[in-house]
Amino acid sequence: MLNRRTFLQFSFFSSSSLFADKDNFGKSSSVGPVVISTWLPNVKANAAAWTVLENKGKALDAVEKGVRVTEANPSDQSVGYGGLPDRDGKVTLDACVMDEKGNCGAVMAIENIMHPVSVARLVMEKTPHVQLTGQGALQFALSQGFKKENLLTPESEKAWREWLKTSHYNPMITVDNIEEEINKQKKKEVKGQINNHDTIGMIALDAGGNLSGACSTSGMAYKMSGRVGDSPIIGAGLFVDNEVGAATSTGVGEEVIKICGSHTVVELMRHGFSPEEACKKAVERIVKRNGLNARTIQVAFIALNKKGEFGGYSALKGFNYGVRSIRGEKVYDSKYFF
Ligand code: SD4
Repeated sequence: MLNRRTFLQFSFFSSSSLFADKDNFGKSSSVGPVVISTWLPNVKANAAAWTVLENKGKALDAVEKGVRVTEANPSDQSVGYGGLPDRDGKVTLDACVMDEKGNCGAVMAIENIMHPVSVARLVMEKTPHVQLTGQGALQFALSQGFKKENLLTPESEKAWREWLKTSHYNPMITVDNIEEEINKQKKKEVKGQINNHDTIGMIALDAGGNLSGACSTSGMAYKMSGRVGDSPIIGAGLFVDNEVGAATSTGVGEEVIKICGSHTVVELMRHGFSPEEACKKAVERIVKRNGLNARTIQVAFIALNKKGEFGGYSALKGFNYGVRSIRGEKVYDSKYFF
């Protein structure tokens, strides 16, 4: 297990990587491994990932282990088991992984498999492909020993049946109802309730100085059958460049795809922007594209660079992210555009 002294011996961190004031750009894990993920409830996933990182395990193993925690949690209605279904009542899941060598794998619209992140990893490791969808992804998962399970919980089925009464599809939260949404999130912490915005994107830097990431979601609740968002798309929902950094996203996937969001964030870091500045610039691009409509679109990015500096930024108020390092767990309320 890593202690503080061993952490200090890792030479790949700059000596100036001190834990910055939370209001400054350039937040840093200080020294040693770090894992960061979208949304406050995913601190449990960070804790699982940390058990790998603190034992000098690989970032890829850490993010897979972390994301599996959220996928198996029925009270998270945005990911895995218990995810809200599409408008036909089917739970369809999207996930991807990317490692320090630029290898990647993804599954899209896979059904009845609780851990799409692990299937995505096997797509990366055992097939000549990067992406498998629908039936093909399911067949591959079964061939690898995964078991078919019913992922639609009574709570999510009830929510879907309620939705059917109006069938009004509106994945947007807006500047105008943001306080209401934030209050819902707060209630969730108290009562274990859920909403539509807890996709997990997780990125990590390990003791060997390598970066990896994973992302998993059930996508937008009540989406059209066959709809795939940003989360399983390399470059959109996740991107890792081991020379530079890693980024992942959450929110309205269509908007993230249109600017190749996570890749954009990593490229901005390559050109010298801090993780938080890079996330901000990507969000601004989405805001600019959407003009007045931007006030109805929540998107958020988190990013981590090679030095262990991290940051996040969202379009609307209410996004938060958890960070785990030798300094413990810390949740940041993201800065936001509107
Ligand atoms: C999607 N980006 O499918 C996902 C949804 C999401 O928190 O992140 N929700 O578009």
